[in-house]
Amino acid sequence: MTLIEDLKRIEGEALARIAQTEDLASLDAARVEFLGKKGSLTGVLRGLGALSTEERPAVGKVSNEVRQAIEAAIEERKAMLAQAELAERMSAGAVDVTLPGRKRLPGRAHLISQITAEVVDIFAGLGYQVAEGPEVELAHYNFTALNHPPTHPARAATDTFYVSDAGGSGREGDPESDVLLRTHTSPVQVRVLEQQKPPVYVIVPGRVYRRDIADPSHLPQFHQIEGLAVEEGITFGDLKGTLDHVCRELFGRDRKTRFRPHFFPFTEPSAEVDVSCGICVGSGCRFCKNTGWLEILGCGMVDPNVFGYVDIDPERHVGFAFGMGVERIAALRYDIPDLRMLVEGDMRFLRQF
Ligand code: 2NL
Repeated sequence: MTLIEDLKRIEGEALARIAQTEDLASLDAARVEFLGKKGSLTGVLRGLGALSTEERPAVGKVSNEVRQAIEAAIEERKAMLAQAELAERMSAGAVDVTLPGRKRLPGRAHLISQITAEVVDIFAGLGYQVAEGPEVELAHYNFTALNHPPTHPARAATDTFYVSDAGGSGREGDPESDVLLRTHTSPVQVRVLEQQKPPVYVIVPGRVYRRDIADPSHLPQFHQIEGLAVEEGITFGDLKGTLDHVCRELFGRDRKTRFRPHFFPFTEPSAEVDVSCGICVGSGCRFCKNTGWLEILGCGMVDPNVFGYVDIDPERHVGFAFGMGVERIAALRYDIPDLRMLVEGDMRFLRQF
């Protein structure tokens, strides 16, 4: 077989192989096989040196034509395959422009967080510091130091979530070291009074836990904001003025407040505070159950016994304290009929706020 026949055979094989390739990788493999350093065309050309000077130009010409034909076929196939691969990629990641877009709603603070921030802001404006503390607390801080005697009903395992087994075990727990989920944020104020000497002006927001079944007006977890002011010469009048201001900031300039005598273990005297009904403006309606008033918080002058537990001289220092339920404030402000709506996570409800 002459070299020219070899070249023509190689061209035929190469063109057939190139036409069969189905991707760029196998096309490149074919290029190496025919045109590469150890490729078959190169092999034939190596035999060129053995030819006579008369034969050489004709074979050289054919070999150039074969190389060009193979190179052209490779280029053409490459363009075709690249096009096909692009089309493949595009249809794999196809975007159906007729589908409706997916709405991404921007996030927002929960209503409870919003109201907490608002109340904290009002007190910050009065010079109060913000303090936070543990939700898992010692019975000493949650009850004992807050003047709740060992027999106080709130200390029962039916009312409080105990973490240590004593509370629920039936065996007599240790009223000092029992561990529980705090039932109010007041233990944080006790911790502050241990750390910081008067004057103390502190506001304590946070989550609290009570062993209640959820219903329209109860949640086993809810949020409180408590406050405490301790300084020489503070009076019940300071307490009234402070809470009156806060109620107007929170509910509106035209609102009035009313202080009713009450009992709390950690304050003496104590009061519950009502704000005038914003719907009937005091004349009585369904919203205020015909009283003209809405109960919003509890307060009082710090019981001297509490100061005794934190080594502050009750003869020198006086203070007032108050506490409010944030869920209750939210319910009053927006006429929310069931506190459970605040924890169900239904965005149709929550995004209103
Ligand atoms: C309510 C009533 C109240 C306090 C909380 C308090 C804290 C210390 C000392 C004395 Cl360290 N008192 N806190 C006082 C009166 C009432 O909360 O109904 N909360 C939802």
